[in-house]
Amino acid sequence: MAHQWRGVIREYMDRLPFTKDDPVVTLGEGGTPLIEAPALARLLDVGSVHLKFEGMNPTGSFKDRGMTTAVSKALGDGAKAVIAASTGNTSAAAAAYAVKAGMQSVVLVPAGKISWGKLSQAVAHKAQILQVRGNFDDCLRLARELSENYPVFLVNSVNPNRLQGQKTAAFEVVDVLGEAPDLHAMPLGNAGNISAYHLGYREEVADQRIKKQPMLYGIQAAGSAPFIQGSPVAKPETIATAIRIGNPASWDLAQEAKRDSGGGFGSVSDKEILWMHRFLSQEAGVFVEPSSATGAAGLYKLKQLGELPKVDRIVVTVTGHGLKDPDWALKDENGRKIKPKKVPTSASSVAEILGLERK
Ligand code: AN7
Repeated sequence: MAHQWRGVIREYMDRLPFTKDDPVVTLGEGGTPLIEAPALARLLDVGSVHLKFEGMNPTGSFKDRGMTTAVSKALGDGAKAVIAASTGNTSAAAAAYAVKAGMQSVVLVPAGKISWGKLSQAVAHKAQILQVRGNFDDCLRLARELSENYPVFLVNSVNPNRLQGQKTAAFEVVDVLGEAPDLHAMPLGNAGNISAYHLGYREEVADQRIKKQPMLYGIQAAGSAPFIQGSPVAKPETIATAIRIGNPASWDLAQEAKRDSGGGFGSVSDKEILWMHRFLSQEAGVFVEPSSATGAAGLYKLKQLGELPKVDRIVVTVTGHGLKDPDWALKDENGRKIKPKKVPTSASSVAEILGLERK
């Protein structure tokens, strides 16, 4: 009989701060595919690389894992409205889960700096969307202040219930591989995700499901790389708008994740991000938004610098779906717009254009 995945709270209830009497707001998030990418393994010269394709979540990003837990807890606490600052994906997830919970949502986004795919989701799910004349860091400061003084629940990853949900991605990796990878890389923005994986892997070690946690690598966009600079970046800039964040909220947790796992931070240029974005589409068959290619791009850069640790198994989380921010796929390496050829309605002329010989 067909089995439907029940969402991360029900699948992992014994390892989350929930009991069966708590309300559960779910859209069936989690259970995302771990896809082997031999082309990437060859590029990095390692035994295997698996992509944890978080674009397969209900709203198209990993944010759904933390939103099911945060919104469920908010509902249990009697919330009528949730608020989130966002570079886009959190706003889409907050809006969708608020609808499912029967709540209002308010999302604060940096004006003109979120992709239209994400904006369309927040609009579709009737969020109250406010474009703040500032960057993500300004939005988060505002959201925190509003939630402290007004009856709106904050569902950004500074809400610990978010990390609880997001840690389930580490559980899934171990469940599918049967062990931990040697190294696990991902894009790094506000630093909630790397902190959540660290939490998840640490629990796996404590429960003796794995012997050792993977080295956790967080990769930033070069124009928005506070963890490389060692301090907040006042004016972050990158085409990877999802991770255009200068003052990451989970700073200490991410530092701890790196130190405790023996991992590292890295940064890549927008050009390197877009190169990997194309590589994943063309060589792995996995279409992600540019920001989501940052983890793999960072590993490739480390490889080129001779700084990639000697490891066998790698997992890379690709955090959001390509359809979130599709414009980049419609440009070639030189930034020129790609326009598919127009052809007449005759098989022989189409065959000629395709260079096909008659069989
Ligand atoms: C596709 O939606 O911060 O390091 O407001 O959308 O946990 O912040 C998004 C972040 C990576 C970075 N990849 O994760 C938001 C937001 C994608 C993202 C990140 C984000 P964190």
